[in-house]
Amino acid sequence: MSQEPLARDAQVAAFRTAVLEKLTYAVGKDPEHAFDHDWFEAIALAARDHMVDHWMDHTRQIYRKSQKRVYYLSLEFLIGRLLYDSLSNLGLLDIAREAMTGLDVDLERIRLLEPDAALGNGGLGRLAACFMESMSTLGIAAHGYGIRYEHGLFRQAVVDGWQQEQTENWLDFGNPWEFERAEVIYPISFGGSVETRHDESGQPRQVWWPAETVRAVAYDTPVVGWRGASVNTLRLWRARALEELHLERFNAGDHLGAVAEVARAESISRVLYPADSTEAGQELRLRQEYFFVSASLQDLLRRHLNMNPTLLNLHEKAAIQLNDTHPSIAVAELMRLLVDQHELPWDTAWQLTVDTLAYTNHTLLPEALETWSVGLMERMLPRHMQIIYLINAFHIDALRAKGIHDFDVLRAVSLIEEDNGRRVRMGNLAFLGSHSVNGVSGLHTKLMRSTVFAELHKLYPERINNKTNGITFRRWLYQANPPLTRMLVEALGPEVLDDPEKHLRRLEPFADKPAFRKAFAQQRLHSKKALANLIQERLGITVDPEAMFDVQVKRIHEYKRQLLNLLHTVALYQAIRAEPGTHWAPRVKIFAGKAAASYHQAKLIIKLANDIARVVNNDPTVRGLLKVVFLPNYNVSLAESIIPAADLSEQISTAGYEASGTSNMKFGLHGALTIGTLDGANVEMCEQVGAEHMFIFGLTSQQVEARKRSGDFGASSAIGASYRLNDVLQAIRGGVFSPDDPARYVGLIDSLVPYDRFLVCADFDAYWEAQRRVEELWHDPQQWWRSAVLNTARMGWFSSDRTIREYAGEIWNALE
Ligand code: 26V
Repeated sequence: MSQEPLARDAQVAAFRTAVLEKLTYAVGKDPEHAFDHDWFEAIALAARDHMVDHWMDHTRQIYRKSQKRVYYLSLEFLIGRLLYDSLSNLGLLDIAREAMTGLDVDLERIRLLEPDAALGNGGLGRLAACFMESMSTLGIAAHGYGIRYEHGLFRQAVVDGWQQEQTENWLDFGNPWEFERAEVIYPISFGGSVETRHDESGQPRQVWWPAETVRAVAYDTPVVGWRGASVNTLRLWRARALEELHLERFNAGDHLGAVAEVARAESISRVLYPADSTEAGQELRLRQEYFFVSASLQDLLRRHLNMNPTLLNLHEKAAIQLNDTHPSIAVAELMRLLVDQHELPWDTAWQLTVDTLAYTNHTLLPEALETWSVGLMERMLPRHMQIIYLINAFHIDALRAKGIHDFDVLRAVSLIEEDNGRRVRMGNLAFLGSHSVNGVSGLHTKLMRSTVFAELHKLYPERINNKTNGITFRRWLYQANPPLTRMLVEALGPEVLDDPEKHLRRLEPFADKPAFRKAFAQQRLHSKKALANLIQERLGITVDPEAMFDVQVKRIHEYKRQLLNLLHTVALYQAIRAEPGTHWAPRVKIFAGKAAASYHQAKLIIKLANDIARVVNNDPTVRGLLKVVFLPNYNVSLAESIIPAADLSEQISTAGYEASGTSNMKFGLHGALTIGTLDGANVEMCEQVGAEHMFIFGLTSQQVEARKRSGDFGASSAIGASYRLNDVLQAIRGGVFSPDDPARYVGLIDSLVPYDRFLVCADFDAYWEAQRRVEELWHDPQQWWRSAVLNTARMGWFSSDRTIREYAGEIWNALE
């Protein structure tokens, strides 16, 4: 008998013992009386112990080697569940499953109890979570820094077709993955005034006398890489008052006043801002940004000084990546800490700041670019405002010294926007304070150079660079789709799991094997059946798993054009009704996504999806040919169920608006075919996969740009030229889908004619044609599944390991 099974049995037994111990001594329950949630906690704690061993080893190693550290500053980490992620990366998933079966506990059932850690809005937050996992996998010494929001992104309920926001309470049952570090505390100050003093040598020194100070308390979550490669730390800050209770006030009888200060302090980490496309502009948001940036910088400087006698080599030992402009106050805060607290000369501090910081831009949408009013800045962060003015003055002086006097140029590159009330441009601040400024796909980076940062780019032509996004295959393939993963391992060997970038390509020849294609289609059907069950359970809608699952899941935004997809849905509905005998490909249109609470147009689009769904799903003429489903409360866990079940992936943003997209890569990895515009990373997908295995349509970003310049978005001519589009718009406008309120969509439709900013009408016919190509291929299953397999085979480049290797090599200088 071989050793292997024995060793494995021993592991299973050991894990079972560990879980029972946790259940007894940490949870305080005996197995007879344990609820499922108690088991969840016990299993998570047992898994965490395994991480802790690796964690400490890894941390010691980094110290010993004095390895360069990467600090990833992000207001969002959209993590999702961690149980399978941790077990799977530790190689313990099967062991745990077996161990629990022995205790009559079904691990899969327990998995579903874990709430999603939804500390992010969408793509930007999920990218941060994928990056953390990849950095651990690659052995990069990384620390994620963010906020431990008590409430993550709201839960979306759909009531009578309308979105309602409900409070999210992920911490209600505690969080077994985190360690509170009650001893890791930093003071964070706000407001007050600045006084100029002179030190012994007569040098002027600025002293900030703040009006208010709160505490930042650290909570650490270990992040384990694939096969336990290394374990990094995600450190999230919680805001606490300096004093829990103002005793003097309390004793004087002012009971409310005594706790008001506590409430004000703690509100900083109370809730995630749920908008991802319009600038919040609110004081609390700026407090959040400064709070976590200051705590993180104080923490990393202290760590640096523990290891080094000086801060002068900071840039050699630390790289700080700013995830969008949200942490960009770091430029001023680092300067303040270096100059005011550590007493470095301004020029030295500036050089260190620029050499240490790097900035990633994630959107070009003008309404999402952060600016803060000078007045608010002066009130909340008076010393920082002074520093920003100084940076701006040196910057403008340097340009003048270079002979640049053009008023338009100087206005464009200034840190202060003058024409819209005086405001600080955080994008320009991040740009100037960083040695690297990157976009997240080739097209996006190109547009950064030619639009928002055009003038700054001319002055600093080396600074802007591209790092096309990626996704972690561990979560998005291995955990989300075990049957497909097993097929890949059978076909390519287990090495595919360790290096899919290299090995996945070897799947190409399998695309020509009918037996493999059949098995590929089978595993898809398996996922579709599971999703059909979920749809049945949650919505009471029956869908046929054999029908084409046509899926668009993402935040609801006009530029993402869910409306275009809905217009196609109605066009298809009308065409089927007109000719029910035609050979239609049965389809299920699946939508999911949250709208920002204040984004009325996006909420109306959700209502429209639900209105169309009700009418279509109850119309016997299209039965069996078309169903429409809006799944509420899209989140990471729901994505893990939906994506493996998709046949068609909708990536149809107006060209030039989607910085990258990352769900496009997730769908492609599972072998869904993409219908999409030449936008964001769809462009790179096209290069990798081949345009003949995608359905590309629509105006290019250049054509979009030209229309924007001309001021004519061409809706009326598009409607005039397309009876189909006209019929669709008339039906929606006339109340066919809203008989209870026939005027509901009049405004929505009428606004398109003068101002179809996202070119829904202009692209409609091209989209309809592309959808006909989809149907045609669907009717040729051999070719459909050949393309599907090739999509999976050619998606290796989109691993976030590749992305992180590029950051580490080209921005951070952190490759061993
Ligand atoms: C902006 C704001 C404005 C203030 C209120 C809170 C808030 C939160 C987020 C944002 C910026 C969102 C930018 C964003 O999520 N961009 C997405 O980033 C993905 C990762 O790079 C990329 O794949 C998506 O295309 C891009 O839209």
